[in-house]
Amino acid sequence: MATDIDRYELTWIYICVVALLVLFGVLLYSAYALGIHVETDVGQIHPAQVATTPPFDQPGLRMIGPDHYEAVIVARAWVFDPPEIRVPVGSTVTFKLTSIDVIHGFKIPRTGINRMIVPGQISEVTHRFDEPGTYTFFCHEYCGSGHHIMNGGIVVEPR
Ligand SMILES: [Cu+2]
Repeated sequence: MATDIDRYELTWIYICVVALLVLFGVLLYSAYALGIHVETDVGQIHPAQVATTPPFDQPGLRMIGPDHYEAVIVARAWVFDPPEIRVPVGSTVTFKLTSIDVIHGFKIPRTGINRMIVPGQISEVTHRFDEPGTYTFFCHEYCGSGHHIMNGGIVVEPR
């Protein structure tokens, strides 16, 4: 009787090991054969040197072309710096994001913008704001006890 139990137990151990190997193989295949990686290949940045590395040494909004702005935002527990951005309606905004501490998120409802902000990585996303109004953005990756208050806004002003 005891040997039957041992045999079933051994079978399940083999199944678990095979499942782990298959999953690990899928991971390696997706990373190296399919090239799937952390969602940004914009660049990397040392989290401890964010405050001294351009463009993150000067967070905020700057114009980079006609009706095109770059919004440099640094995320940390539990604020976005800067928390508010104002652009005229019809503007295209390229967001450049990074974190100095833990993984945060950057989601703007009604725009399709949904990015992870990973320490050490630069995330970038571009969107054109054609409707005036206030677009709240918020962290949607749980980042600690103040996660629920971590938000900001893009105010799209009429011309
Ligand atoms: Cu959060």
